Amino acid sequence: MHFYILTLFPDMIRQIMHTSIIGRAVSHGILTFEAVNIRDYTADKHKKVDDYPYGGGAGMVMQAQPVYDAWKAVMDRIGQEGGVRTIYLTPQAPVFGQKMAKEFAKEQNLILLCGHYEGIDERVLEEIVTDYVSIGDYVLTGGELPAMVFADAVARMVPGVLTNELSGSTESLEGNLLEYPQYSRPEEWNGKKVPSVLLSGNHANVDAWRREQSIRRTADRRPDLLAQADLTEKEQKIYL
Ligand code: 6GU
Repeated sequence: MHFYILTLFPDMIRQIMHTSIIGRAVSHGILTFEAVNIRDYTADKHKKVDDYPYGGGAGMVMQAQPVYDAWKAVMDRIGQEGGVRTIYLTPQAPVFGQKMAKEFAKEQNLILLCGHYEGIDERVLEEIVTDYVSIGDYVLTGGELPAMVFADAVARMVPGVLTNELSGSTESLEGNLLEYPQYSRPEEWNGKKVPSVLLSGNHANVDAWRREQSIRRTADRRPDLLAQADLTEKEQKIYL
């Protein structure tokens, strides 16, 4: 999968794509990331990309021309038949989640648009944006961190990015349940023992214990999720 990130701060993007699991997938050619500097596309002789908002008010607005030309250059290079999804990261949007991450992971190319200042001229958004996505109900200074959050969550759902393919499906939020607690060596630490069932070697009992822990943890920490969780009728009787 190819990510194209349209931004005024390409250096913010470059760190993450060379690190850890994402970095490994990039070096194996499963993913590519390209940070495109919107400023490189300004037609202004002083390289300006923003101006005052019509109607007055605080801050500056990113102008339509450089954003459109940066986007068009990427689109021409991709040359994909049919639509390429262009995602504008903004708090004025539906909130991102694991289900969305899985959907976007099916795409071959994704263009992420990062805003700054008081936003981007609405007219260019109308022309190029297919999806508006927020990463949560709080306000950040720009779209770069949200774009990286989005790209990380989507990328790890692309086949081959996670080496242990199972870990994508047994983790937190699968079936709207949180993940069970994990333990590693030693068997006793700080006077606390690892739950004995995990040392028993009885896989059916381990699975049953983990399932119960997942449900209890979800009930305790995210009761809002539990209401939508995939529970059997028996489980519903016990836990809901
Ligand atoms: Cl996507 N952008 C900005 N600037 N702030 C946010 C956000 C996005 N999601 C939550 N806060």
